[in-house]
Amino acid sequence: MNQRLLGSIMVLFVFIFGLSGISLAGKPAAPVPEAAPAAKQVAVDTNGDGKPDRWEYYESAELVRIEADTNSDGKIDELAKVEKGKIVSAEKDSNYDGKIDRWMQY
Ligand SMILES: [Ca+2]
Ligand SMILES: [Ca+2]
Repeated sequence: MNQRLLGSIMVLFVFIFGLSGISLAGKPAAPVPEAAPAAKQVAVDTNGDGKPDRWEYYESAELVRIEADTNSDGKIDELAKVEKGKIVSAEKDSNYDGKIDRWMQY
């Protein structure tokens, strides 16, 4: 038996052994389906008047967005985008006319 043939047999043996190993192990367990990361909204009453004036939006338990009503007129006048725990940009309606008039990048 020459070396080359021996090598081929060894490869074949390992191949068959490998296959039987797979069949013995059965099908790999199906990955547990993760629940779709539901966006979550949290309303916060920052001034204690009983009405929420700040809304925090979470995706996969990570804060991604903050909206705030800073003059308690029921309209959002501040928006902030959050990435990795840091505010990256913000928009503000500083004269409360319902139009964003200030943009900030951080
Ligand atoms: Ca409030
Ligand atoms: Ca407002």
